[in-house]
Formats: sequence, structure tokens, C-alpha cells
Amino acid sequence: MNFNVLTLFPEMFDAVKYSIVGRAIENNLININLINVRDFSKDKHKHVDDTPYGGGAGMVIRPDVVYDAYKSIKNYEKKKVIYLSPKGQVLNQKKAEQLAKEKDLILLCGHYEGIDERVLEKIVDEEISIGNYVLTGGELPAMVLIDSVSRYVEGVLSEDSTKEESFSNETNLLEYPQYTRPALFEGMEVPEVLTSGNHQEIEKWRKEQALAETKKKRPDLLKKCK
Ligand code: 4G4
Repeated sequence: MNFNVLTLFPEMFDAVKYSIVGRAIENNLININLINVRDFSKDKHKHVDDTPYGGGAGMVIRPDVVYDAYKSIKNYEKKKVIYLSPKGQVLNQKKAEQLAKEKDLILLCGHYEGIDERVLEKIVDEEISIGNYVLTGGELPAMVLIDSVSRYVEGVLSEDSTKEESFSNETNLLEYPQYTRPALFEGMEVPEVLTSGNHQEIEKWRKEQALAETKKKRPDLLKKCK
């Protein structure tokens, strides 16, 4: 899967070269094509923004600069364009899974007061938010989207890990708690059932824990599933 990113701060995407997504890039399972919008500026000072018509604080990114950056992407007309914005539909697990079916995405990152509405009207297919809060730019949301979508790309994770976890398991419950060595940590032991070797009992305990965990930490999830 190929993520084309239109951004004023391509260096921020160095953050995704680590861990599982980093390995997926190395293994050519996913690719991130960074397009620096500033390279498409019209003036010698490399300006990309201007004052808003009608007045008001801050600066707005010019539509022509964004449009030229967009058109530099090969076969741009055929690729779904996502604008990361606080006005968007809030990203969830189902949406991440759906987006992983696309061969290509174009992620548009805004800054300052945003981007001129006309180019958004012209090129944006979907507006997505990563939650109800405001950030200085769309880069962190784009990286969050890349991470959540990449996990659904074939070969990125081990077989079973996307199926079992919170928010995508069939039960709609949070995951049960996990334990590893040492058996004794700061006076705290591991729940006995997990070292019993009784797999039926372990499964039963994990189901109970998942329900208890959800009741305690996210009761809203229980109400949502009827
Ligand atoms: C577009 C319009 C996304 C992008 C305005 C982006 C939060 C989210 C931005 C802005 C963002 C989110 C400058 C407010 C960049 N903030 N919740 N900021 N702003 O997904």
C-alpha cells in the first residue's frame, strides 16, 4: 500500500520509520511518498500561505500551491484524497480496516488556519479527524492514520494479532490483561490460572477479565453494543 503525503513538514514523518511500520516499509509492504508542498510555491521566498479574505487572524494555505503539489503525484485522479482536519469524521477501527483495502491514498496535511476551501472542494474525497481536539498541523493525524491502516495490510502483523485485540475483536470488549516474566514483580504475582496449564480455564478467565476491564474502564462500549 502506498501513502502519498502532501505536507509542509516532511521531516516529521521520520517518526514512522521505527518499529512495526518501519519494518513494513523496509519489507516493501507499505510505502510513504512525501511531497513537500513548499516545493510548489510561486515566489522566490517560497511562501505557501496568505492572509484570509474577509480578515481575521492567521494565514491560509493557497489553493494553487496545494493543487500543483497534488498534480505532481502520478495518476492523482485515481487516488482517494483524505484531508486530516478537526471537522472530519472521527477515525475508528472499522474505518482503518476499510482504508487498508485501497492500493493508494493521498493524505493532505493542513497548517495555520487551514487550506483555501476551493482546492478542498476540488480534490478531497474524505475528511477525517483523529479525535475531538485541535493540533497545530495534520501531520500527527496523518501518521496516526498510516499506523492504524498499515496494521491491516497483509503481512505487516502476525496473523492473529489484528483479530484478537480491543476494538476489532468480535465481542467489542477491551482486551484481557497480559503478563510475562518475572513471576514475582515488586511483591506481585501473576494470576495463578495463567500458569496452571489449563487452557479451558485460561480462556474462561480471559473472557471474564475482558468484560470486567470494559465495565471498569470503558462502560460506554458496553452500552453501545445494544
Ligand atoms: C485542517 C484545518 C487534525 C487541519 C485546520 C488537524 C486536529 C486534527 C488543521 C487545522 C489539526 C484532528 C490548524 C486546526 C491542522 N488538528 N483532530 N490541525 N488546524 O484530527
